[in-house]
Amino acid sequence: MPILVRPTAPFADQKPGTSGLRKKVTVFQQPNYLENFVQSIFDSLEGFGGQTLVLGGDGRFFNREAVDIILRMAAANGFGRVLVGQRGILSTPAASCVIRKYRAFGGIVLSASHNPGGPHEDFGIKYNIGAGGPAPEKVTEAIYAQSQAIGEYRIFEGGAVDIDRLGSQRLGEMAVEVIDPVADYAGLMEELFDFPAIRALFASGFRMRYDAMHAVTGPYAHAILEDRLGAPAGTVVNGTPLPDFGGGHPDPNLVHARDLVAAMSGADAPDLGAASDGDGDRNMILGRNFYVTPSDSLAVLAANARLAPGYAGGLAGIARSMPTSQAADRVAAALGIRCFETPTGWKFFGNLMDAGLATFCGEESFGTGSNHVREKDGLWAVLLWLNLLAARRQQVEQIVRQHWATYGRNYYSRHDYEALGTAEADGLMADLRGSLTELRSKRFGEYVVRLADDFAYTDPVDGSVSMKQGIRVVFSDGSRIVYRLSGTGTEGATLRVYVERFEPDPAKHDQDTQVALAGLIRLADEIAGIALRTGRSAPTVIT
Ligand code: G16
Repeated sequence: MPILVRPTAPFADQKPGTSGLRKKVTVFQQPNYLENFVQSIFDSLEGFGGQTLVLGGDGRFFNREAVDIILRMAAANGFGRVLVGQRGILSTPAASCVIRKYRAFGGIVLSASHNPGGPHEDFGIKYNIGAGGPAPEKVTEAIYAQSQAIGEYRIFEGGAVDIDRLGSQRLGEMAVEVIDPVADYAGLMEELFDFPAIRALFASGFRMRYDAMHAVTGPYAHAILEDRLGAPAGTVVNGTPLPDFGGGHPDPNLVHARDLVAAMSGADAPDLGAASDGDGDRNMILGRNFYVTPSDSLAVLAANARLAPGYAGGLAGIARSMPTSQAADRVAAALGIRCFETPTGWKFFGNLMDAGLATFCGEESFGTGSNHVREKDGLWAVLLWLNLLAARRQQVEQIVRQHWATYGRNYYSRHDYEALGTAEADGLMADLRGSLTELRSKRFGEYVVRLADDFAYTDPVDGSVSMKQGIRVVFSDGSRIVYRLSGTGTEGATLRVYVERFEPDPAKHDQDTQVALAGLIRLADEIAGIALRTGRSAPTVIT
């Protein structure tokens, strides 16, 4: 068969970040750029000859071209079969579901997640392992090492696949199955949740607004919420995936999902508002005039998990990323189960789930999920909320307030300083690191530092160690400030500052979050010298 071996040379900038390789589309469009990275993935793997690869993406600009190249490279490298989502579409959680269901060797997911799309915006690619989750660090490091030594790549040049047509085709000796991107995932959701109860909830007049932000979850949300669960047509808005997400920023937070936030305010707002991101793994949950932080969402879902049939037996454990608030820890303690604290990045949850140590996982970055797949899962979180609303028949706000009354409230906020100079941001972090010893036991007014360190994680399953995962300053009352640099941006550097304070007294649960945290926010600036060093008087995004 016509397999070409083409000479190439390394690109220095192919080191994967928090979740795969993310760059501007124009970077990916350079001759050999995508090919090099894909060949590096294949070269870092062993034993995939004749095996199945899953392939799909969030439909952003360059998705189709990339799918075509990867199909031809998979054929030339000896995969036996590729399962590709129709039109090249698979949400990240659906890709994970398909990898697991069909026992694929692994999968390639094309997405830059919540980053904007379009000819001058972002594209991304990541490899998922056979368990369905993002490749662990040792794999991404091996891919990077390959990318720095690459001299040639293999590509099949004899025919093409019509990815719009469902069913079996061939590319040389490799089978290609174009699959319905929604069916397997929707089937899994139906196994986990009480669909009849949710149907009854919608039938009772419950109203919801689901904003798919012109990203990948549109078809999934239409099929599950409207077709299977009977939500009225129009519940799902912006449900057609577009290559540039309609010019928007498909990031479900208070800033970028402002239309949804506006629709959820007022006395006549729907009962539940939800949004998801570019590739469908993030979610935001809103009640009427009420925002649920991702950290609180994880805690509430964990506390109510038994209401869903898929979790009626209870949870084995909970895991959260280090910067995520400690609200979930309180639920775990009450349930008598373990709570794990991992570095930022869903890949760190995989081992815990595989080993049966954690059932629910969550991150402050609008990610929640369970061991049903090995990715965070936006629609899953929405369906679990629907399940618990159907069982409890209360408003979102009531449920969260009762949760705080039971467990106490972890006031929590993240302040992002975007598009800083890389040297400036690195310098700030280096100086913070240098000041850790001096910070220990220091007093700032009412706050006495109890711990100041650079978070390091030893995986309890395989013993692997990840260093420098964020600077923590913990005070004697349990309040925390965490500093880290984002690993998902494509321009300059983003400093993230996470601030948290625990309030046990229900009489004090009504404060505005930024007011409740004002003292710590000032301290965060004082300790790191943010305004002084960056000239920024305020963060770019507050969540
Ligand atoms: C990715 C990872 C998440 C991580 C998030 C934020 O999310 O999958 O696990 O929490 O990035 O990372 P950072 O703070 O480094 O920007 P996504 O939705 O972009 O894939």
